[in-house]
Amino acid sequence: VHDVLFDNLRFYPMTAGPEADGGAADPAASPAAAAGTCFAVTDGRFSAVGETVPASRRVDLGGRAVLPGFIDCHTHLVYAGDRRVEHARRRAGASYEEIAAAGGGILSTVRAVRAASEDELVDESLPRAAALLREGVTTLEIKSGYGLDLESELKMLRAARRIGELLPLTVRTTFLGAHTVPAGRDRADYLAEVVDVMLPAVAAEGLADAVDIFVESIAFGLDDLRTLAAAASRQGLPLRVHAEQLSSQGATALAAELGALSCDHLEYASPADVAAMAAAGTVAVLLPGAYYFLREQRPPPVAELRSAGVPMAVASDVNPGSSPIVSLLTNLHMAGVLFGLGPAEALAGVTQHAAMALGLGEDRGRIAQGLRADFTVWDLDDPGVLLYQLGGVTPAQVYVGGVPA
Ligand code: DI6
Ligand code: FE
Repeated sequence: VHDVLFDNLRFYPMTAGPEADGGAADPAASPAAAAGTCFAVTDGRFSAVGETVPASRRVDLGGRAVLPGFIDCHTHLVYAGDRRVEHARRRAGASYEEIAAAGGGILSTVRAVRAASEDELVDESLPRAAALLREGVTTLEIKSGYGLDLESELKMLRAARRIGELLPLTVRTTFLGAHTVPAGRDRADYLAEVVDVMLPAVAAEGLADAVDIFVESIAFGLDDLRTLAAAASRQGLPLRVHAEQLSSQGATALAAELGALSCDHLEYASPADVAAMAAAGTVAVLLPGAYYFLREQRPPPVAELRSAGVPMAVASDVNPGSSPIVSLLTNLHMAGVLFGLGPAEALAGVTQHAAMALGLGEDRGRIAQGLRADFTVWDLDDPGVLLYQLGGVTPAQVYVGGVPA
């Protein structure tokens, strides 16, 4: 006997991929509803999908639409302070790179994070996570990378883990010690510390689920990526890479060859980068919030990614410098308007493909037998509306592990 039968609903399993249409999904399509009108949950997982089964309890969802819980697979949500002044300077003409080169940018948030206690980081960051949960985000990735010394990186990761204990959502953490080079440090010397000291300590405390690096003219290079990838692999941690955000570096192709789970940003990705991702099965994580907020002019090569069959995820990149946009629904909308993703594609980007970017594709992100029963309930005829209307639509209910959040 199953625990709960959820009945009288329309559900969107998000199980179809580009492969279902021979590699060329119709960009205009909305997600397809399943034929059945119910599913059952037992011990927090979908235990029957689409068929009426005996259960201890029945919940009538009033004919509403059900989607898998959203997964925000790329955020820097734990931080202190803000960068309003820098933003105003950029509006007056300074570039993101110029501000970084002058000791602002990421380094100004590093100063604020180093000065904050773990409790203060949690206090400042928790409302951001709570806002995402209200939009239906049930799995949230959070990166470190504003500490850039051992104690401050550990503090950020502990704060991130605590958010996952304080809210009914799953937090997955990523060690981004290689976000940029701290003030006054030599790049190679700092990267050696990341690899030899910080990463082993982070791994020993079980504080990271993945490792990330920002490959860019203002941060790290291809050799650093190789070194970090080897170190991550020694710790048994998957690799993710900030690649081709502001310029073309070839980081995407290299990361794909090195077995990265995902390459993120990709505005400047080349055809060779796309081919390498397709060959390796790397997920492309698109971050339209950063593109919008920095007023970038070159969108990622979505048509090429689509026709190569590269799974595309969409995430918020929440951070104080390039995406102070605490809304996955807004990013979903921007993925449509600014990047040309269709409704089914963009919604797959915050569900099944986002799960793949976290290495959780067999655990969540779809409504299918055996997967975690994280789902959201909406008063919508067609979830594709979320690519059309911006604002004013939030889930009627959010369930985590089959229980109301
Ligand atoms: N790319 C980004 O857009 C964020 N990090 C990164 O590597 C920005 C981080 C910041 O400006 O604070
Ligand atoms: Fe980022």
